[in-house]
Amino acid sequence: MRVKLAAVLIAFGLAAAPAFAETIEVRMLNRGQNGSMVFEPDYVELKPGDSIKFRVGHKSHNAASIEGMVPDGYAGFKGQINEEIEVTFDTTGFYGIKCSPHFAMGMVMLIKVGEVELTEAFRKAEVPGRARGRFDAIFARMDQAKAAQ
Ligand SMILES: [Cu+2]
Repeated sequence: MRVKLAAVLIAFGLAAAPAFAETIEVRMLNRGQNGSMVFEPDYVELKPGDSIKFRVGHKSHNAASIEGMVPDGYAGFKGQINEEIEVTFDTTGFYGIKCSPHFAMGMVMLIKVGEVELTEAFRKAEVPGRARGRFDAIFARMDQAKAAQ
């Protein structure tokens, strides 16, 4: 009986512990649930200090931040083709991510760090047509999720 109680207390202790920085995996794929040339998942919410590890699901992809779709003053990052990089996001805001060779084919994703609202300027940032469609689909899912709250 005493052992069981201890186990319950430990479980509660873990659940109540402050959240530590996490690393979330995103795969770069030729084909996924949303079609061809995708990041999966294509939308991730992080706490400041969390990281994303970009995994090579299929070859010939990279992960890079999109100029004009990052917080003011953010230096940006660019992985090499086939490079698995881990990127830590410390600054609150939205980050548009692209695969450089497949940007025009719509290979993009969105990262939200901390509590922040989408601005019209961010929604309308200039990107190639197929990337526009993918971002608009992500924004629509976010809007639906918010409306459902
Ligand atoms: Cu790619």
